Amino acid sequence: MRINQNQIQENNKTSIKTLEEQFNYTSNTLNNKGVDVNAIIKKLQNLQIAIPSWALGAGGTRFGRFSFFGEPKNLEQKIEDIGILNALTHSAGAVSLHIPWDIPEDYNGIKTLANSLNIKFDAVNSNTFQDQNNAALSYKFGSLSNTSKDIRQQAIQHNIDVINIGKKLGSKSLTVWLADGASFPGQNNFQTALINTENSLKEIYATLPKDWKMLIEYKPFEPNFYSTVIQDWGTSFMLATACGDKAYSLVDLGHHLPNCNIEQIVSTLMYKGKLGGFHFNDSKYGDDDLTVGSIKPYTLFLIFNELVYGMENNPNNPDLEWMIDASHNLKDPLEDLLQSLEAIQEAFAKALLIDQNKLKNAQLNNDIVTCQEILHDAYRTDVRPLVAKARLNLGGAINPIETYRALNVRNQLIKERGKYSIATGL
Ligand code: LRH
Ligand code: MN
Repeated sequence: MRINQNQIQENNKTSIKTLEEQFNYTSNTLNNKGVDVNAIIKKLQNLQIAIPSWALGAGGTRFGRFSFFGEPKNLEQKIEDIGILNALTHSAGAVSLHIPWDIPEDYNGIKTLANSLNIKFDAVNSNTFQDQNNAALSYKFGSLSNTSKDIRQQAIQHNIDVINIGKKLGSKSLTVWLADGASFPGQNNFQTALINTENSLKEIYATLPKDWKMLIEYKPFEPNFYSTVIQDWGTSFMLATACGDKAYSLVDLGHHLPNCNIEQIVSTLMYKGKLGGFHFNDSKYGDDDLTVGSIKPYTLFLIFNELVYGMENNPNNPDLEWMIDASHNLKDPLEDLLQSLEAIQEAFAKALLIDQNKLKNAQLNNDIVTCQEILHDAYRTDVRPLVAKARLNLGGAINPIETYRALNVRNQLIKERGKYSIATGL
């Protein structure tokens, strides 16, 4: 299924007058404050978020999985679904594949399809947290950190294979997330596990093409529940630094212990030029992989404030990889992703309203009240007309979810794919 621009413009007709009124009011108000609204629109349009290939079907937990009908049953259908998101939002112009869940059967075919939908191949993700059917050795007790040299070698080779798959697709980065760790005190020697992991990552790094990045994702717990080898940003930063200039830390918003100050981690990694990218989602308790901005929207705003500051003050930090990493247990996966894309665009737009110089001056004068007033003024500004206008100017939908439902997309997909088609992935 494809959505063409005429269908979207037809559906926009009912909302365009209201949007123009809201946009004129908001942009006049902001222009009077000296904000360059056109520059913000441009930045919003350039922000392309990669959609995870493993989150286009219904997710699940160990307590169950409730199917969502008409799921994409192969990579082609997943790319088509991302094409639908990109047609509606013009901000989902990339896909992040997870290997082996989404190994392309026809590389040229999949590249042609993605190209025709303006979708690029972002980071490729390796998977040494599950045993593949034909695997010689098991990752039950770890992969790159395993005490067995043969098992480490198998995991290293898998990552090299993933890089080679990515090269054929035009991807430029490898994301490594390890489940490696222990669920009981005494089970692992922490130093041995860390040394094995560092040496294994260095072997993978040595095969990285010169224009590629290696993104090291950290996580405090799950599936191991006592220790995780790459448990926090510090360990990821240390390993990335040990590997070399092409290795960076990847921040998955759900991979932090309760009340952790994620925006400060983002600031520190950008200052050190080691922030490689994000897995956006939201959470209340653990790695809940919920819709972006659905639980802690103010934290997302504060993170984007540090990103905006870093993008202006840390030229040593590379362009970031923006990805969503969510799991959809209850909502239509495409509607959930549309909401996440909207939340990311809104947080970025609000953060771009912050006068960083004014904020810096207030900070230098320890004028805390003014600091908070500057943040709250931006956060309390309704930027939805700017985000919608940025989309509309590119041929997108003013209200993506409304248009998605008005065009009856899910029922069309069920008709095309059958009710009980199941997607690979989480
Ligand atoms: C681990 C993680 C990682 C992926 C997986 C699907 O929790 O965030 O990024 O490999 O989810
Ligand atoms: Mn992740």
